[in-house]
Amino acid sequence: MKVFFSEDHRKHFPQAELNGGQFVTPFERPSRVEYVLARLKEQGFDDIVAPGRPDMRAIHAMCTPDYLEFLETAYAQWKAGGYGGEVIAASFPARRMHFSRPPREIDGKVGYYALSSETAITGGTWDASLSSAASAQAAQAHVASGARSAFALCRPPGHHATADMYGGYCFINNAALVAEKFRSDGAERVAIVDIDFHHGNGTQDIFYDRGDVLFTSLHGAPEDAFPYYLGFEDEKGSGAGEGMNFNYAMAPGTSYDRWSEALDDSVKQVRAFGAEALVVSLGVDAYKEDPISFFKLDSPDFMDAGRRIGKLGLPTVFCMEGGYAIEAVGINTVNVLEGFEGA
Ligand code: 5XA
Ligand code: ZN
Repeated sequence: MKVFFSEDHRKHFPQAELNGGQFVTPFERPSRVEYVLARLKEQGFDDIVAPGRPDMRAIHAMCTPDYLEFLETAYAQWKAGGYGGEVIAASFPARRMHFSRPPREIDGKVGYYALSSETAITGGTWDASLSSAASAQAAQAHVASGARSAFALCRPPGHHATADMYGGYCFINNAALVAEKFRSDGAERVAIVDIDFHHGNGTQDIFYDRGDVLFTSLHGAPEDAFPYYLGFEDEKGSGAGEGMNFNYAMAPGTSYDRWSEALDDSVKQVRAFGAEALVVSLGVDAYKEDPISFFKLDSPDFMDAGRRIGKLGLPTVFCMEGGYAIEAVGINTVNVLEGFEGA
């Protein structure tokens, strides 16, 4: 399996993350990908290439113009506004306030476009986000040209990002870009399976009313887990997308037995849908030692999960999402890919 990866991810390395009332070193940090790269090479995945430039047209087609302008200029606006440090959202358009009026002042604007405040924007965030999107786009192009599968080692991740909102370490939705491109390349039906511990609220939001892209997500129940306000099982899609959205919201302590039942059901839905191409949002924070999650998967389980997904026999692009048990991130990620290849 070919791997697409850009060194430009390093440009995004915030110094701090707000976690549990304290500023800590961000869990989503550059060294995560070093562990994945090392494990890929160890296991013989040595066809690792840098993507070309991002397809900006596709990014503009997916995101609103004001959001992209914000992302590109937020750090400069922050500095021009006289603020020190990194861009961190502090005020939000909460219930009963106006969602439709982005403020002029950057401190307000940041909260308007953010879904949470753990995610800082730095001077390099825009470039890194584009490079991450470019990896996903290059992986899709590789599969569209006939390869069975490809792995986009995306950083920053993408599945929380909507057309006009960032957070949960995500800025541009890489998996959604891939699904959209499969569609415009001619696939009539595309499926997305999101196995990251956190609900893929951004991906759900982008495709919620679409009948051509099926979305399934296995995640910590929103009552207990970020992003908290979306990801309930009764969110089934709307309009043409009615019945095309499947949320498997699971309780703290969920073991592989229960999790793999959910995966089997999601695979069943993909098959029944008649998907012609598959995108996997590959997060490995369902791992039992993950510092910000609460499922109990073990490393061999990820290989089995890859095997179950591989049995679909579909052209597949994997996009890296989360996973923070730093020393196991490589093993768990590559286990999914190996399981997939051995299916
Ligand atoms: O998949 N998403 C994540 O891993 C980000 C979680 C952020 C929690 N504050
Ligand atoms: Zn996650």
